[in-house]
Amino acid sequence: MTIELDLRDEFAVLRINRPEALNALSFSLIGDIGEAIDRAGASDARALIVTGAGEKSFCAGADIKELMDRPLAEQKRGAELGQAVFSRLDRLRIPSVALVNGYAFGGGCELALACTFRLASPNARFGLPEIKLGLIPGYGGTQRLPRLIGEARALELIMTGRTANAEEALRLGLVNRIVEPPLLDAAFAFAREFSSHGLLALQFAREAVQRAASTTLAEGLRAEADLSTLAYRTADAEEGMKAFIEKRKPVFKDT
Ligand code: DAK
Repeated sequence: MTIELDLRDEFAVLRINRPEALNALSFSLIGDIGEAIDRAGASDARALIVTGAGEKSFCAGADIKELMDRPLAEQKRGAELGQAVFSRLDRLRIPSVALVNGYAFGGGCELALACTFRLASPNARFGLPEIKLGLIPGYGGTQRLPRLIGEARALELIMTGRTANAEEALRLGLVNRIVEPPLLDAAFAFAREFSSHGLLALQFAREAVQRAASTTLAEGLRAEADLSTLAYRTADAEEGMKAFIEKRKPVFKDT
């Protein structure tokens, strides 16, 4: 099994387990990641942690050996497959956290970018080095990176192909935090900061914030009014406000 999905505590952990190739993504591996994302969404997990096997690499990108000698139409289908699979993380009913344990290059960096949050180990390195291969990113990097860190900084990384270490990634806003080993415990602790909140409110918040990057302020505000009204209509909102008045912790049921 090169893609493993385990349920641990209240979380699902997706691990790319191909350390002999630094967890590089073959097309079949990308398909398996999609299936694992769907399984995590259908489980009781309250967040999905995405990580790589070994201490050296989260994911070194698309499998370069497989990218060669393919007809153009097949290349386009490959890019669309990667984009579609990574986009499932945007729509997943639970938030996702990329636990970047080493290299996150090319498609590996793009997988991390598609997650809701990113944590970096001290030895993490991020980059979109496709330009050095005569290529450009094809799994969402040209779209998600500028939305996250701004156009100039994204263009610098994409056009130079240089890599950023964990400290720089934190300064750029590419990662939320740098975490120390044991890494999985650190990811669980991070996820526990939000995972007891109601899933519906978490989803509405993610959707509203995602709109900010893709629409006008006026339309975004309309979306926020709709989504915040929807949140108000949930049983969790009733419970949350009641618990405040009664000076107790709310018990959310995701309804
Ligand atoms: N693909 C395939 N194999 C890889 C790989 C990769 N991306 N990265 C590493 N490996 C393999 C190496 O070939 C080596 O295998 P053996 O030679 O032992 O069989 C093994 O992993 C260990 O790697 P190294 O010996 O190179 O390890 P080092 O520690 O010396 O170096 C490194 C680590 C990460 C600096 C180096 O391996 C490296 O530079 N790797 C390539 C990183 C990279 O360029 N990633 C971006 C790939 S391009 C699309 C359009 C674009 C894309 C996709 C689709 N369509 C239109 C369909 C772009 C995607 C990309 O991600």
